[in-house]
Amino acid sequence: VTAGTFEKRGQVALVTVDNPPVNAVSGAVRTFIAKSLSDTLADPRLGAVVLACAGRTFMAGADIAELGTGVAGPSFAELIRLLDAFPLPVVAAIHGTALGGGLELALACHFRIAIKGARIGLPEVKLGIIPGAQGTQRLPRLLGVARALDMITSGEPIDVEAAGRVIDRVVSEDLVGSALAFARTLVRSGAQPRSVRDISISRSDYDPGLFEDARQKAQRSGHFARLRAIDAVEAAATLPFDMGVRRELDLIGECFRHPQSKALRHLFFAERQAGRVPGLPAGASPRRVERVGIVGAGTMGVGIAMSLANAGLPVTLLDTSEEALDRAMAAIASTYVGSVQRGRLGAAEAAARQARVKRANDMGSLADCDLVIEAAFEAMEVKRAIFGALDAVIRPGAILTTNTSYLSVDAIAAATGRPGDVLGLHFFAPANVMRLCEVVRGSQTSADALLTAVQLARRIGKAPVVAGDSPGFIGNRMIQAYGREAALLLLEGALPEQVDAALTGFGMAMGVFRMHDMSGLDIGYRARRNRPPGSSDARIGLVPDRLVEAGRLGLKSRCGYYEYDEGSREPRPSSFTRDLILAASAELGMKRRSIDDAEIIDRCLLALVNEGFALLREGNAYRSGDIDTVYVNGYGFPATLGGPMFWAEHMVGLDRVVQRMREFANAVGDRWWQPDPLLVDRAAPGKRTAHAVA
Ligand code: 3H9
Repeated sequence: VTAGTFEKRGQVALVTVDNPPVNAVSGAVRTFIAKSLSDTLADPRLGAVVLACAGRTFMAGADIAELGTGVAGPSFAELIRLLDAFPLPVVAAIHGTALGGGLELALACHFRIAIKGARIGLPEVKLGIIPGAQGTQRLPRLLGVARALDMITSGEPIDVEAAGRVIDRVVSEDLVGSALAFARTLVRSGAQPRSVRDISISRSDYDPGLFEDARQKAQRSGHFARLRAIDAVEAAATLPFDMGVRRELDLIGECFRHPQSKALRHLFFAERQAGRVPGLPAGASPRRVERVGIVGAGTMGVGIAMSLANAGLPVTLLDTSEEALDRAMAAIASTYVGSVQRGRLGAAEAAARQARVKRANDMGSLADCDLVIEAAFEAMEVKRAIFGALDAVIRPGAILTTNTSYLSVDAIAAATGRPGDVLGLHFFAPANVMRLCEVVRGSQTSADALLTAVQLARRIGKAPVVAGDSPGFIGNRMIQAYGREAALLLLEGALPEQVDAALTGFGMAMGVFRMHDMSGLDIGYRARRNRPPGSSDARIGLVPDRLVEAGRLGLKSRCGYYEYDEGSREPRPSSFTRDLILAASAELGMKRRSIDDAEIIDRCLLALVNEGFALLREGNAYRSGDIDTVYVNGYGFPATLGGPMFWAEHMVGLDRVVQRMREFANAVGDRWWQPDPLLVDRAAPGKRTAHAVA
């Protein structure tokens, strides 16, 4: 199969790459482009080339699955040399998103023309590498050093209309027709090919302090590729072109050898797999969703409503309290005003989004919704009453979902006459920002209801992960084990600030005690009172219960584990908390000892990983990559380590994980330190892989 079509349009060769879904630049695509260039030269009547793409986008990068595998076909470097030195003008015609190696090929062309709305970007750092096909050398020459540095180190795309000299012309319609006309003009006028490599950068074109500033920022995150990207752009600014290209090659090699790049590529594919459910019947297909209702106008309801409105969906936000609705509508309005003020959104677009959210106070207003998301108070009786009422008014075939973070979807579904149409959609706060969405499959949830929910989540830009209906689903179930170890560490000898520093040193976005303070200590207090006796370690509630009873609810009361100055979110260690912890240890007869950071990290994270294996064994998570997607997108686990399951398998080693757990069992008691049977099995010689059970 050829990866595109080669046509002669008068004096212009039209080379159209066609490699669905995103025209990834595979070995076959490179072979096709190289062959098309030589076919062009073979016909003396041809005077120019247009390089375009079929389908939804211009080339979206190197084929990530082939990266670093030495696949056949001309290399990127060879193809770029061919394009750059081609004796006839080559025009790239860009639509959709020209990303990574795709944009780099376009930068090797002599001219670039794009359709309005198209975007260009070099997202390689997100995969743990740098652009390796001269992008770091060519982009700064066209866009300026400062802007190119920003684009390459952030990985974020920009609009073609804001791309200055990168794009020679932006057209509003008929991209290929316009590109052909542009090429014909070049032929007629005898225009010569021109190369980006001939543009030079002088010292006065940029602030030399730029690179040090960028390094300082990147150092904090420990993101290896981001640091190498800065080196590469600095090379573009300070070295002759060919030397810069060689430097880029060395730097991308360093990235490939670094474990972060394997971890980040794993996450890329894990996230795309995560919505897939093994074993669904062949005929199952998603239902149409045109109108969504939300029950409960609290913080979650508001965030979810904006996520839907941002994606173009009309939303009805329902609450029985007019006051809650007033507050919700005001919060939505003020978020959009903020986005406009910060230049993130045009005023007209913001107004259109806001107008998609309608308020309502009677269930009847939701009658014509295709899907309803309940985001009311987290209590079983409340949810069951709402679902019973919804079932009576919502049309048959519409899907009812709950944003519960902990409660049983099956028990909620049982309040309706349509349990097959009920499932969980667990969003994370703030729901308009956080990407994770757990799609919780009840035991009776139908295949098409499940597919509908996954598709809706993707449509609104979330990263859906399907989870089984066990308490806490994937994320909150695992985090309990993590929180339990953190709490025990306090009683054994650590202090909150030490535990948090060890965890953020490891790379977690936030320490566990700071996180508890942010969510509010009253939540755990209430949850502990509803938990069946014996289901967790009674000791772990001692410190937080006393904090709550002393009126310390966390950030909202300006004290919890930590203390906070007025108007500040920065935690200050608290002597009150320290005294309380020391007293609790003494009361429990626990002799405090000094605990090192390595123990803190392993205790907390290996407990998390062990619970992950339990979820896989039970079938409540389908793949280890699903769990990684949950933790990176919803719980601040460092993406550079690939997620907890990837980290355990590839960076610690499963045999070592089991050995550490056995050490803990000996040292601190084995109640929580039985390695899960699946983990023991996977850690055996010859297996050592955490991968999917499903
Ligand atoms: C690079 O270019 C290195 C160079 O510097 C050269 C070095 C020498 N390769 O995301 P979607 C698949 S590094 C292979 O759901 P969307 C994806 O897995 C690359 N496959 O769609 C999925 O497959 P499936 C730099 C790819 O509309 C399907 O396409 N480029 C690639 O939400 C649809 O993807 C990037 O990092 C790929 N490059 O978003 C761009 N891209 O259906 C990465 C996608 O089997 N890609 N697939 O699950 C993206 O950001 C988004 O996919 C894009 C479309 C915005 C293009």
